[in-house]
Amino acid sequence: MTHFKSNLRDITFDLFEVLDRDSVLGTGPAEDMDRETAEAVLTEMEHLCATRLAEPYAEGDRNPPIYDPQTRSVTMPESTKSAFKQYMDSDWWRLELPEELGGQDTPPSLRWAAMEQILGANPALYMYSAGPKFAQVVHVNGTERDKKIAQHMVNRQWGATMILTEPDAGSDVGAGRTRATLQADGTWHIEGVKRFITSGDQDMTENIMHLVLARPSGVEGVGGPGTKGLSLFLVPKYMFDLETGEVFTDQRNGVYATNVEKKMGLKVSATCEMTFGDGQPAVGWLLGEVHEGIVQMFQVIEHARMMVGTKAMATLSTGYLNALEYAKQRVQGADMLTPAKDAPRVTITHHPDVRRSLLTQKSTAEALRLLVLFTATFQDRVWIAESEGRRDEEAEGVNDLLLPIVKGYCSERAWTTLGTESLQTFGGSGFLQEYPIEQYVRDAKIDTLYEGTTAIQGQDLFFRKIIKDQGRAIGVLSKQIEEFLTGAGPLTRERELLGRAAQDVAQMIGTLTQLMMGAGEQPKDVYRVGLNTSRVLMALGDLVCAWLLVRAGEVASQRLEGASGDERDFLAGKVASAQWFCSTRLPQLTAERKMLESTTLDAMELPESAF
Ligand code: ST9
Ligand code: FAD
Repeated sequence: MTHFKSNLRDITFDLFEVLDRDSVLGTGPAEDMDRETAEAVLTEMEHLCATRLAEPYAEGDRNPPIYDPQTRSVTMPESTKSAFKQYMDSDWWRLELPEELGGQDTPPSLRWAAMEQILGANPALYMYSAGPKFAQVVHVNGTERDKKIAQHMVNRQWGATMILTEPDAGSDVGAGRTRATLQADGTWHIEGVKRFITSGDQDMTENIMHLVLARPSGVEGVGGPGTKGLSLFLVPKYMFDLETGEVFTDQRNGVYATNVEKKMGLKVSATCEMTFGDGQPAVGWLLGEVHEGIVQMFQVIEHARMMVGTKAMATLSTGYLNALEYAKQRVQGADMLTPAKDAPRVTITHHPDVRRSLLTQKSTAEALRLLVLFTATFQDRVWIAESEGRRDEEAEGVNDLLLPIVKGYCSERAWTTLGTESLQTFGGSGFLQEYPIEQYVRDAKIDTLYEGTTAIQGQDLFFRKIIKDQGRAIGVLSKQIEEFLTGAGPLTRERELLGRAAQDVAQMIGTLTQLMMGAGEQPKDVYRVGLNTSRVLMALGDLVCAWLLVRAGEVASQRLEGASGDERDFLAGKVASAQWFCSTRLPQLTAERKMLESTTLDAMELPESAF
């Protein structure tokens, strides 16, 4: 038994019974991946994660990677090395790659369902194993040279990193100062210090390809200020033969891990300071030989934001299932209805407050899974369109709209629910390392921070995905919710709550949009918007999640009659999740709307010294 508890029944219910993924499997680009194969993939992945990949996660937390300042290198724990090898040997990472790069064409919805398992069992392993997926960005944006590099990255299973952040450039990536200087042979020399780089060094792969944002200098017309002046460079740890990929272990490139951070959580993931060109050139190639660094890097970021939201959801799901198991066994106190001092003691699942907590955990975990997989259905559409040589702009837009919600909402809800509910279910035992929750809480906190903090997700959602998009994607989503509400279904009370919530959220977005439209005359109203973008992110997350839960609950409700045993319990639980989430979360949106509407500039006018 390991810490990881998966919820395969819920995953397949969402995929096939709620989101109709049968319609994309076994056909078109997924011709070789029918439903039966898909279910086998999920079962195998679950088995591998539970039996092989999960245990080293706890071990790596207690004995994290070791940094040697003499050699400027990182040594991984043996257990992680072994799990990494087993995962790479399993070939499941190929699900994420297109066939032309040695992958197995798989719809994104199934990919994320499969990756939920590893992201719940051992998320750091997913990050260490992402080199081939990074290769896809190199391949798509690359010249013939870069495409060869991409193929080596896949064939030789190199590690890879995304390198944006600097000490003075975190959220504000455009403040980055790392420089790139063109050489006579067409390569570039990178100079600067980057920090907080995930998987910056490790000793599990023969090479690491760093994807680095740097500002070209000395070339006319490029390298200006801000994000637009950044270009993306491929900087390997070791130089290699471009034709064969053979690594020259005696030709170390001038990029080194110069520190590994000591962190609150996710300790087995090495977070490195990376120094480029200190005493030795750090040689790189300009990806695609075009200066479009931020656009190229955002292809990585979009995938990584989806990954972070999925990681958060997966951690809450396993956290809840651990809490549930504990609650069913822990005997403490008597039932409220039998207050006699000598009344029989009961398991804590008999106490109303524990039930409140368990239902909050259950409904939130299931809501987040639906949100992730629903978002992935738009990625399916994009993927199918691409395979047919066309674009599905509507699906691209809705996916873009949902990504900050997946990243921001999932991470906030998962980390807080794990901390305030899952850990609490264990009482004092939750605070101990004997149970996995304290690690989950520490490890899930990072999800609200990296890949853009929650504040950044809120701004991305409102300014870019709603205002800049001129309301197109939000219009598509709202229409789907409206159409659902004009129909009929068995969960009538939840539909009513949903209708009210949809109005609240629409009014919130409407109010902020009005403020933006009037900002020409009242420039400070932009502050009133800024005071509320995180609120809107969370409110829209609540609304979409509630809608998806009601959809799932109604499917379950219709199947309840005739079901028996475990399946009946499962379906009853789905109905209960929808009811609980709607009745406890949605009424809060009216209060959120009122707070948004009454936002003043007081917070902005308060002198800093008064804080
Ligand atoms: C990090 C890593 O934290 C943590 C975990 C690592 C795990 C790695 C392994 C797993 C991942 C595997 C991935 C494999 C790859 C898969 C690929 C699959 C094919 N969407 O608004 P502007 C662009 S890493 C798209 O003016 P500012 C756009 O080009 C560190 N593009 O902003 C835009 O131009 P335009 C993460 C977007 O004021 C341009 O940027 N750090 C989007 O210049 C400028 O936009 C962060 O995430 C978008 N949503 O810059 C930084 N937004 O408008 C967070 C912008 O003309 N900070 N662009 O189209 C931000 O996001 C800032 O808002 C900012 C601001 C940097 C964008
Ligand atoms: P800051 O940007 O200084 O933010 C501080 C606070 O101010 C935050 O609350 C933030 O929300 C708020 N804030 C900042 N600007 C604004 C604004 N304009 N509006 C509203 N609020 C704002 N980076 C990489 O490049 N590659 C990696 O692999 C990588 N991995 C990481 C792994 C770990 C464990 C950690 C901790 C970080 C990692 N990062 C990585 C960096 C990560 O992406 C940044 O930490 C993150 O983007 C935030 O930047 P910052 O830490 O400088 O915080």
